[in-house]
Amino acid sequence: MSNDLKMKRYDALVIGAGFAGLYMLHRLRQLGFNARVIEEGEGVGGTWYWNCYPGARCDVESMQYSYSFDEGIQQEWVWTERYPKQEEILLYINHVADRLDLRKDIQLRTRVTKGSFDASHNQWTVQTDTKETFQSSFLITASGCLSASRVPEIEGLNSFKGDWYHTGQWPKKEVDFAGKRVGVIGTGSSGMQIIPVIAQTAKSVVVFQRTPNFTIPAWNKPLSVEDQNQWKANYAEHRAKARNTRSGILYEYSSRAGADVSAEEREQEYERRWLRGGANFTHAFNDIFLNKQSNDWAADFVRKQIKRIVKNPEVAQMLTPTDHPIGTKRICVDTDYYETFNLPHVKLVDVRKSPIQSISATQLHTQDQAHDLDMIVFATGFDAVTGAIERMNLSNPAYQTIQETWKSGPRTYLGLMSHGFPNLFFITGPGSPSILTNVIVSIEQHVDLIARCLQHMKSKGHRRIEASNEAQEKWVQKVNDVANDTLFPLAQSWYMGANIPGKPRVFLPFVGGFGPYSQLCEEVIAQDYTGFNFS
Ligand code: NA7
Repeated sequence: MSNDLKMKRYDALVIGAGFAGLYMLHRLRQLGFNARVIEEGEGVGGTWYWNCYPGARCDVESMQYSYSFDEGIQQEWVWTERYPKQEEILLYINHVADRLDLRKDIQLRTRVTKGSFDASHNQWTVQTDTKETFQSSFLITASGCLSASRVPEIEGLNSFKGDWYHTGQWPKKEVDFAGKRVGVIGTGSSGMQIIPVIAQTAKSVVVFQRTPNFTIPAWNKPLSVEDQNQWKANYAEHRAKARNTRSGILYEYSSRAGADVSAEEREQEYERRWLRGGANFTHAFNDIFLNKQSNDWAADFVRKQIKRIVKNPEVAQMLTPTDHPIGTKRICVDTDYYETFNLPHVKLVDVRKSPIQSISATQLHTQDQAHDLDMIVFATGFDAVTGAIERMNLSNPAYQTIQETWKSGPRTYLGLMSHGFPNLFFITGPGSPSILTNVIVSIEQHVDLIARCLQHMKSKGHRRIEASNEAQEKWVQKVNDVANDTLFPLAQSWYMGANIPGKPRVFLPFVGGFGPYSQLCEEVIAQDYTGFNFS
């Protein structure tokens, strides 16, 4: 087939078929755009397609972690548990894809390798690993904030005789831990979720921990149909309220500061929230993310719980986070995480004290010990927020590549566009609230905003949109200023790019809150899209 025959032309090309890509496709169709989604995976679902490791579960409750744009869909879907597990979310996404008849415009098993803007035609040319070329007036990344998974470079990994996996690229087959000596590297959310499950059947588990993190029990439980119906009776109202919050999630937000109440009252409040479970804990007082003293009080409560749960005082001490304020690394929501370390066949190794040095055929070597292993699980996280976008090799030959533009940290206007890259939109891009929120709420807001903008362009006959450099520089400054007013920069977190060697230390999401952010976006639109240039 000649290259010309392989060339496909669209009004809009969307990269990624997770929550963002599916909703974007739906909105583009409503606008009458000829749109196509390309997706690397063999199925839709994005994050929930890839992260299918045992124990994978969302840390936002089921009734809130779903689309709000379609009353029919939100009423008909029935969840089974307080926190949804990966399989159930994936079923839900597939249901939505079928319900809206989206599949015919989605091309699976296709990875973008390169994208280039052609200024003379105002269009993007995109190449893929399937050797196809797509041309499109608009390019929209829906590639997710936690999708570029990362296996650390460890000498000798290729010589390991057993199986090894990364949680973010878990195989679609059943992985059997029974009778195996399993090593797990990483104790973020994924590690904390998979470790208790592996421990149920493995012969032994060695957890290689670099930084202990805070986690709050989920107290997950079945969700009754009656409870769901009660929520669904006022679904629109709940959603609207959530959109006005900082995180897009209905938590019990306190209006009191930690110091407003007595020490005894504080303890009672932490205790009540601990027993309720989940990230609601970090909203016990309104200054936990802003005031170190208030944060310390909350963190101390969790440290006491670790001491109470973990029987071996030395292990409890190792599991106790001391190097960052609570919540400034994403707080985890677990089931039996600390309890797992009371099991006789589960061992904790501090790899900050004794770093991992190499892997051989049957062993993982830390500085002072060799551990016999049959399997290694990497729960080592992602090149978050910017990684997936940068891996696409997007460029404007008249300007730069996106990697060059972002070499000292991402530069965007509102997290939506980057100056120098016309007609390229990011859904939940760097500099937007994204991963600090219920990401579906952020996705819906961005998709609606992009759709409104495209409609505006259509009605005015514009063919090109670009963020102005001035507006972008102001926004980047604001993103940094707002982060510096909080405790977040005190942690070496993936929010700061600190987990990737060589990645600039810049706070990646906008921490000013979803409610204020979306209000700001509305003001931008009301002021005739100030900061965006059309032609
Ligand atoms: P995270 O939260 O980035 O956790 C990764 C973990 O892996 C974390 O404990 C890291 O330690 C550890 N890590 C990373 N590289 C290494 C090396 N080289 N050696 C030892 N340990 C290492 O990823 P998750 O997948 O758990 O969660 C990501 C998000 O997905 C989560 O927040 C939820 O929103 C869903 P570190 O803390 O960097 O010292």
